[in-house]
Amino acid sequence: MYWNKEAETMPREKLESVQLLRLQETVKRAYQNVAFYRDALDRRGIKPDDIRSLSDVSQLPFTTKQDFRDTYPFGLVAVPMNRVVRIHASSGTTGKPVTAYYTQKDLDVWAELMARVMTAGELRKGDIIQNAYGYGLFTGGLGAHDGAQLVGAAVVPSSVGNSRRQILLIQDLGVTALACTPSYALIIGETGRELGTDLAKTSKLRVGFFGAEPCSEPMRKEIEDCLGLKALDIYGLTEILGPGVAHECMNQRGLHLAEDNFLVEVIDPETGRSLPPGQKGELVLTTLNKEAMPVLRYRTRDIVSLYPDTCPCGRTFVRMTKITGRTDDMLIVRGVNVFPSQIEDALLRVDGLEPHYQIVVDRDSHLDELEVWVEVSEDIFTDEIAPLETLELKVRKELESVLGIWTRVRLVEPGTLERSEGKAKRVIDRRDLGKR
Ligand code: DLL
Repeated sequence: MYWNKEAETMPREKLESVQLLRLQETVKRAYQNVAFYRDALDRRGIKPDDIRSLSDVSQLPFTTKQDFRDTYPFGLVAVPMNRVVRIHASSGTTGKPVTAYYTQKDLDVWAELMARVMTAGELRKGDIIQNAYGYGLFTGGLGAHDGAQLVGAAVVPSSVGNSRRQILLIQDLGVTALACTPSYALIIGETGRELGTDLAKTSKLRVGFFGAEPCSEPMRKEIEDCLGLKALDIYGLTEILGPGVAHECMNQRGLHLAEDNFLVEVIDPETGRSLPPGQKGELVLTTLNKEAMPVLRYRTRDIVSLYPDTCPCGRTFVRMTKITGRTDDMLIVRGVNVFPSQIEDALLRVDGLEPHYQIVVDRDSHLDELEVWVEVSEDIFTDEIAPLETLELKVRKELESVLGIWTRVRLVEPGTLERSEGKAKRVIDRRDLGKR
């Protein structure tokens, strides 16, 4: 099912000509209206007319998160402020928030892109979708809301939190679709179990649109089992739009990038050079159809690779792998690169563990210590030491085989690790706290 068949199945050649026209237009507007871009292009001796083919994008400067901070709050806005009708922000862990601006046309395009996402999950008029992304400055809430409403589904704007009420609404209203972060989807499933409600059996849930944070395949399986739905991964970021930049179809093999709206590159994060399809690198996005805040070559820090082949669903847009990490959440432990997603993958391959874990990195005299805390399932957790020791050994071996370094494992009682209703905080790095 497509929302916009013509766009989503556009032959490659036509797509590229649309992209080129839109790229030229975007660069022109950025040059004329955003001093930051005008200066950056002038410094490189580039004029908008120099962009004659799609590969000329490589002449353009990158934009980084730091650039957003340096130009905060209005420095990247390309229209008079009286044309802006919505402003979102992402909190970020340090410093100023990143702010994003939308004209009415930007909001319409965004709603269309989210309608495509939801139609790919077979959401239609008659469905009831519970939207448990946070409403507010975060783009998840209103982004999913507008898309679902455009499709014609009934939206339950439950926002995040109060899991018991979420479950009550899912049951009583006959909710068929759920939108939230994958970690919150797990909390809903877990709370259901605690209340003696098996949502997989008793609810009408059929599909879920889960994104805003990484979700490994085993975690997806866990969500699908406890909620009884098909879990689709959706991707986006405040700097570029919000959710709706890329999404899975029912084949669940890669996320289709909305290439009529975004120009996609994958680069080597060290050298900045473009990588061919299939190679892992940093995703770089250029907006092709944004009025209020066009962004050239944004370095997302998200690590992906592109599939070289097309998808049986008929969409011609290129697919990217799930996000396997971020250039900035990569931990270097005793010189070895470690991604939290690798740890999650390994943990969820071991029977008897819950998908709730935390990674603690510390430094004992001069040596980095990696410790993984993970919850054990209710039926395995006992007062006896022996079964837990065996399980601990199994987990350690699994982690060591994936990471190639020695890891300490701490098995904890079910329900003891802190839950997050938005994005989960998985890593505690104590090495920065001056504890030596
Ligand atoms: O998280 C937008 C969003 C809302 C996406 C709802 C999907 C659903 P930010 O708060 O700006 O925007 O965070 C963007 O979150 O660079 C990724 O690192 C991460 N992220 C987003 N989607 C996924 C995903 C929203 N599907 C940052 N898988 C991005 C892994 C994701 N990471």
